[in-house]
Amino acid sequence: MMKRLGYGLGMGLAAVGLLLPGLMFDGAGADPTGGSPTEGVKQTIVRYGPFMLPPAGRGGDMDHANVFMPNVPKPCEDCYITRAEPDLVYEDGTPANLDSGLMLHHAVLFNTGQPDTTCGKDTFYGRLGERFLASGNERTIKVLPPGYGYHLGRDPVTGVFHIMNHSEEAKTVFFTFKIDWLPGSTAGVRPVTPVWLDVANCRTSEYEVPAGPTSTHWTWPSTITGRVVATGGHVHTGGDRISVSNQTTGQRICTSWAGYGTKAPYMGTIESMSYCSWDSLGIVRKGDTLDLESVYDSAEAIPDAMGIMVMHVWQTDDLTSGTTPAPAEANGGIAPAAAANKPSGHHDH
Ligand SMILES: [Cu+2]
Repeated sequence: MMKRLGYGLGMGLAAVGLLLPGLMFDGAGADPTGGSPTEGVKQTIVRYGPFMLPPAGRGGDMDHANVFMPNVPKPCEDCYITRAEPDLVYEDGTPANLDSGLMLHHAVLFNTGQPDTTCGKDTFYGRLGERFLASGNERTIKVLPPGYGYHLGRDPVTGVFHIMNHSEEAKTVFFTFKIDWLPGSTAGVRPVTPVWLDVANCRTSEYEVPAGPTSTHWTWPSTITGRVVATGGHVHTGGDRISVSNQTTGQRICTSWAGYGTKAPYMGTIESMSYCSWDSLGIVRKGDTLDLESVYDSAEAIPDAMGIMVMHVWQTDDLTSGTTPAPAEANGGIAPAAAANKPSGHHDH
């Protein structure tokens, strides 16, 4: 596994050629369309790149070409992140997607000042720190319920990026996060802990899925106690949905549905994952077993499928006060319309 990573890193840097530190733009305070009604919210667009990708067949479409960037720009310091909107864009800000040959295989940000909750320091990824933000090509917007935030301190952030170019031309692209945040001094914000649940956790996150309907389970004995307030999933094209349940209590916490066929730039590949956000979606106690179920129905076998959910948990012993049960619209009890469509495209990452 280390060998594979080493290969990815070396080849990735060689293929990308030129890496410059990202640029950071400070937004002009609260954005009324930003999604969070909390007073005092600021917005920053943080940009990583440029990633200069050779054409397909000359390195641009290479597998496992992870680019590791230590100490990348941060949207804010000593702050609470409340919403995060990822994108892959060209220099002029227009989206880069499969209709022009570009695919965001993945981007993951690690907080080096915090240990990851599910992946220990004895693993390569665990040593990088706490996985607190990530995106696949479907670019899911993460939003916490009002009053909650992820605290980002002053420690460096490491980024891991894998972007593929399936076109005949060299391309230059940037990965961006539009981040809503509150200053660390904001009173009363409830801090959340990201809990990364992954069928192939602490490794490449990739596992093999055969053709046809399949269901793969992965369990994690919880090391924390608290309320789950937000979570969403990541599967690849051919994936149907991914769910997390508390096996010990029998409570389904969230189902995140894969969507297809309504957004032209995705060319029939996965275009959305529904996101669960509510105070609270579910309760977890230390020692409870959490069950992750990744469901695919792919026309052909997928050697490098993924099944990931990142839960945001407010660690507290006050598990119930002030909460109302999540409606089906908030916890994926009802599938969105796009989940009824099947994939018609093929870039199965
Ligand atoms: Cu993936």
